[in-house]
Amino acid sequence: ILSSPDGAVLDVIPPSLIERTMNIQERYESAKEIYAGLGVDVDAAVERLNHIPVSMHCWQGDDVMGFEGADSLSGGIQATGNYPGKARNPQELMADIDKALNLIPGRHRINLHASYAIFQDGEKVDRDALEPRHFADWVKFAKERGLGLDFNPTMFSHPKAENATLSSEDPQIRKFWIDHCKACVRISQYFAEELGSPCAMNIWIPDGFKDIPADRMSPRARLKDSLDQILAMDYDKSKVLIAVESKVFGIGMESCTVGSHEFYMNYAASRGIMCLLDSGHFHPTEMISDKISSMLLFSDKIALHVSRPVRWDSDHVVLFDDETREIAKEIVRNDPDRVLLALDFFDASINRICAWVVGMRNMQKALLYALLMPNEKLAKLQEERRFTELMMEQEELKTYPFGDVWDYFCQMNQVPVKEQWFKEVQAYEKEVLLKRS
Ligand code: RNT
Ligand code: ZN
Repeated sequence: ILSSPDGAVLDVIPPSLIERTMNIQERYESAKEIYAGLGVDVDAAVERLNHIPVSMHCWQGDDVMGFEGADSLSGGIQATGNYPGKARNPQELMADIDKALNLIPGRHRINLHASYAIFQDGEKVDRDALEPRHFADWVKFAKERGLGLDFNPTMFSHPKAENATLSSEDPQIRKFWIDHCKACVRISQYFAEELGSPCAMNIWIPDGFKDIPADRMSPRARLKDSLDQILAMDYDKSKVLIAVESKVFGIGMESCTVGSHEFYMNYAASRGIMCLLDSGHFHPTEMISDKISSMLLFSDKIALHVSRPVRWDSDHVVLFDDETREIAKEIVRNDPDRVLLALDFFDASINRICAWVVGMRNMQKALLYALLMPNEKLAKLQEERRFTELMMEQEELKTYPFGDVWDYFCQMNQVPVKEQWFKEVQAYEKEVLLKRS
């Protein structure tokens, strides 16, 4: 609502204002000049951003429920809230993903979980027997839209995951999950081959102990052996990029997680696979942005789950906040091609499509913000120990016309500029989501 000078409320936005705010090209040209003063090439930044894919997690659309008929989530993770309209089947989830992608600039990837298999004609197989054909509809979906696919074994929300999975003391349970992971490697390779783009396959297990364990070594030794068995299979390492995701604690695993950071960091380095850092999986004041450079000195690639932990691993929607910007700076400064970027949050208390769009756009804004920094110049200030100037410059940059470049990027990608996209989410909510019961 706009107020006119005499205080009356105008419900019609004056055309002159529209003209001014919508003159995106003009604002872009002016921003280019301003950034050029710092030696920043804005065209190059925009071009670079257009080629950084973000893997959008399918599970924000249905509160991590999947298509196996689950009615609750296990493994110590939780989606809270009961906002209406969650996707109940593959068609709805795909339609919702489409809606979100139409409002997000750039070409991205979709991150699937094994629990999102699509069975035909009443067929149903357990997770250890999943095959590529159970994901054929997802491949079709991705192909038609030019998207890449990433994948995750699902080792929670299943009767055999109640106690432990890859670290289980029960040989049969352990074998079941090893077989599940092997099936997932075959599915990942199928994705990579069909879509002509390597598939990141991330292993996360909820194994751990609520209270102080008596033996931390045996479960970890079993996890190590399970992973070795999975990696021993014959698969194309250039097509399937396997990652392991650690976690410091979970609900019901407060005292010890088998897959701790030290475990996986060493495991990944010794086996030549990727370590995945989730921003919610460390101690509350520990930031993954600081870890990226250390990891990249010892591995060719790393993977990330960008999330937002509020006091715990709460998986809130990614904001354009300090840590997200810091993560983006580290990616941009150290080579975006070496950091596989995915989001991981699930908020059931707000419109789920809005959650995706806000999170994805914020990740991209953070990357753009980082690309628009005179990174070499700032690094030089540090080398010369001119810390006063370094702080001053980083603070001044915060009010540079970053938003004008972002608007241009959205327009160039033919997605709505500024909050215009929200109207589309509202209309979709009214016409589609609220009709789901
Ligand atoms: C759980 C991990 C894991 C999951 C998804 C659903 O704490 O972050 O990545 O969120 O696999
Ligand atoms: Zn995660």
